[in-house]
Amino acid sequence: MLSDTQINDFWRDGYLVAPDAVTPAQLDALRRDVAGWVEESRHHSAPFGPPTLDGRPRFDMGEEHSAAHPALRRINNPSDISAAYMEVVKSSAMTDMVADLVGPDLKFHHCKINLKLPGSNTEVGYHQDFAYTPHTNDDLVTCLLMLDDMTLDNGCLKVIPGSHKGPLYSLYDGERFTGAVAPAVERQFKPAEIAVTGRAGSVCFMHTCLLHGSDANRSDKSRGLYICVLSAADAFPLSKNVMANPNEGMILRGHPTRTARLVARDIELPIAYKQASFFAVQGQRSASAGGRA
Ligand SMILES: O=C(O)CCC(=O)C(=O)O
Repeated sequence: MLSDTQINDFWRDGYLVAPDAVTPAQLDALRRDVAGWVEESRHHSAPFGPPTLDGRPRFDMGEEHSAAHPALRRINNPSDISAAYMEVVKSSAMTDMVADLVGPDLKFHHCKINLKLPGSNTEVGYHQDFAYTPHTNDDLVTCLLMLDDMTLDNGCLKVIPGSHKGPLYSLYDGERFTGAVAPAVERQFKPAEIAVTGRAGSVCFMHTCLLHGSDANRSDKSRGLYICVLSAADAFPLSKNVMANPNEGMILRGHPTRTARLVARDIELPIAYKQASFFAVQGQRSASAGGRA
């Protein structure tokens, strides 16, 4: 699916954008489900179910959420509840392309939707995904499938090319798990950040150790990303999946293995946070029936 040049670009830069990662029919089905969930969120004033495997709310809204101006920002593991989202995990060009990067044996870890609706304040502090999902080796790819056109104005992803080859930065401030790198680290890298834009249906593949974040949506257009974390079959988790789901470890391409491949590296483990999404871990409160939560 991917050319040698694309594969080399991914390993050099730590990310790669590819168009047409799903068919137009698949994209329509994904977008239809999101539209329905946004409508449903208008009837809720706090994160709501159906719960995830570990009993947490599946849908999370920012504290600015209201029926008139929904700020649904996260759907945890939509493939648990939607055939359209499961189909893309199992049968899409997106998954075939990841097999070119870290396959041929490929498995599923978790998925989620990050949504930035117009008027919402959601932003993402810089972090490396591996610090949330440490494994025995780092052949993990975060696939960020664009459900909407992703532009400079609607809170596009920002990445630091090449940062996947550097150190892993702590997501702790002393004993507190902040879910984001220290402000000094973010300041250090900010000048090198690249904005990732693309048409709906495109995907950005990110190496799990790539530093990235994003700003709030300042436009009147929605920005949705369907984010799937896939790994080589011989990468085994070193911590509890904070995005617990019944499909963790599902083989998507190739064959399973019982042999874990290890890389020599010190890895700081994350906490098993209880909030409905990492946005709240990073300090952006969820909507709450009684006001702030
Ligand atoms: O939604 C975004 O802009 C970034 C996504 C992200 O950083 C993540 O989910 O790890």
